[in-house]
Order: sequence, then structure tokens, then C-alpha cells
Amino acid sequence: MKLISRLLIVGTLTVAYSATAADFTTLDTDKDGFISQSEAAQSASIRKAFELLDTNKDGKLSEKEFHQ
Ligand SMILES: [Ca+2]
Ligand SMILES: [Ca+2]
Repeated sequence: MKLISRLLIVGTLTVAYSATAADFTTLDTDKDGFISQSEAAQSASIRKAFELLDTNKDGKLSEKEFHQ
């Protein structure tokens, strides 16, 4: 029973991580390695958090800024 719970937790974490990793690539539609404001507009939550995430204020999100 304990082993099954552990496997479920590991599986859930793996799925959550993959989803985050996929989101950056999905949002970066022109594949320049950054998420611009217009690309961020595809996701309501990212658009709202954009200014907060853009720590160096260059108007785009690097993968590092996106995953902070
Ligand atoms: Ca881009
Ligand atoms: Ca930035």
C-alpha cells in the first residue's frame, strides 16, 4: 500500500513537471527562446503574472524567468 502511494506521488510530480516544461515551448510560438507579451496573451494566468515574472524588465520572459 505504501509503495503504491509513493509511486502515485512520483507519477504526479513527473506529470506536473512535464506540464510546466511543455508550457514554455507551447507558448513560445515563434521559437525564439523567449515569451513575448503577445505570446503570453495566450494564457490568462501568464499574462497576469507577466510583469512579475519579467524580472529584468526587457519585455519578454526567458525560460529561467518563466520557471522561477
Ligand atoms: Ca517567442
Ligand atoms: Ca525578461
